[in-house]
Amino acid sequence: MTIPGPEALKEMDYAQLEELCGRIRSFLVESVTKTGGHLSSNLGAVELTVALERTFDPFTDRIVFDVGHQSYVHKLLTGRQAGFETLRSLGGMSGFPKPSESDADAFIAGHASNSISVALGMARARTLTGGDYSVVCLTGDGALTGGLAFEALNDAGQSGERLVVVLNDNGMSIKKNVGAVARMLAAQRVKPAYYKFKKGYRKVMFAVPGGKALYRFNHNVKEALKHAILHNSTFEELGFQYIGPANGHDLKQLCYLLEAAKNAPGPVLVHVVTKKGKGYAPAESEPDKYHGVSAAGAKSCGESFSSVFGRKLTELARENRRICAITAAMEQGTGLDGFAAEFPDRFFDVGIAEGHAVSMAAGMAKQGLVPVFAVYSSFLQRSFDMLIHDVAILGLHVVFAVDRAGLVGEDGETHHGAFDVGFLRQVPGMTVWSPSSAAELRDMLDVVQVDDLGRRVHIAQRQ
Ligand SMILES: Cc1ncc(C[n+]2csc(CCOP(=O)(O)OP(=O)(O)O)c2C)c(N)n1
Repeated sequence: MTIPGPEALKEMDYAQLEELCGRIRSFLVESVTKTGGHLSSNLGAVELTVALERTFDPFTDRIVFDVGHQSYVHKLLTGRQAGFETLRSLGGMSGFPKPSESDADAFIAGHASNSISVALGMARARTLTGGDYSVVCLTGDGALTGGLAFEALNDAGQSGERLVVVLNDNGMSIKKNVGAVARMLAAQRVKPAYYKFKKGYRKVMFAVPGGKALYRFNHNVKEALKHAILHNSTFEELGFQYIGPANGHDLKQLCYLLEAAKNAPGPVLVHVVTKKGKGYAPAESEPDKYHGVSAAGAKSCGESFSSVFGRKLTELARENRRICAITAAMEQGTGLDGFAAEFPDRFFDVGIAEGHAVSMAAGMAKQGLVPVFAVYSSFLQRSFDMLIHDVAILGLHVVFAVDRAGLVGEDGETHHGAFDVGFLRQVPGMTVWSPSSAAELRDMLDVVQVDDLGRRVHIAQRQ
């Protein structure tokens, strides 16, 4: 089964595009369950990616993926179907976008929440160099929990740049998304699409005497009504034209809205609602389990450091009520699910916000708690300033349980924990420990749960 390129998409009618989406889904399920990789995020973004690649030209326009774990359909549509046999293997096709792999990959990805910044930079470059192309980024509601995304929204909203931010809102990060923004989006999701409202409004106004003139000229009334009825002004107040919420599995609607976004004169946010895992029953019912799947036949080599860590910390927390556990959207990956279930009041999932997690941990430590931030090594890189400014200068006792240290294999260069020993040892007062066995890890946690010995770090090596 051959997947066509982006040019062919433009020639297809909606029935053909839908049929293609079905074929893409079957291919993804068959291929990714064999090789391992990110499954449910890609299944949820099939129609959305097809609509994006049809509306924009991936080779001349710039499509920037956030995290990039949902770029498989883009890879398929830009000539890399054969690469799926070697997905995420040494020398094979990357699981993330990579400009060295294809001109259609506008940028690298792997760490969350940077896509709006990168896209804004590209839009500004286009303007300054007199370029003639569109810039669009695809970000998830999970990625929107990262502070970097907000810094970018803040800047982009006042920039006046022609820039399309597509928000793929499936209500999920790896697990259910957290925080006030997730709550705001959930409320937004159940509202009627603004473009539907606009159409209905037009119809009503054209039917009443004098309504036609009112429709044409009284923009303020329309705006006031829109806000009163839909109250979707959060992004609008940040300076974006808001389009949505759109049904992320309705190709016709998606193409129509993306075309409108493409032609808008300034920054636009297209809010698209999708179902993670769509079309594959196991992934639809357990999208977190199918977020990343292992290669068929992959054997687990005994209990992981993450699970030893999680169990021991939970044991300690039964006696030591000052222990709190913090994760930045990686509850399961860091082994904290047992802790979260037993001590929901002392477990904090802050979203994909590693910098915030470290500063918050510093606040907890200053007030007498023993915060333990369990974090993947490469994601802790996000927090370098907070480690120095908020933890080290005051000499606070914060425990960093650094997971996935060393080379991580399949996820590749963006995820290698290659710098932790180097950058952590520069932090004044920081002690770095690296257990060589589960027993050592347990002993280390026994020691660091008290704070009279100064700060401690242990690094859990990957099995
Ligand atoms: C800085 C950083 N922290 C954590 C992660 C791990 N991670 C990968 S995907 C993901 C969830 C992303 O959720 P969302 O953006 O909503 O995309 P979805 O998978 O739901 O499509 C997380 C937490 C990461 N890639 N980068």
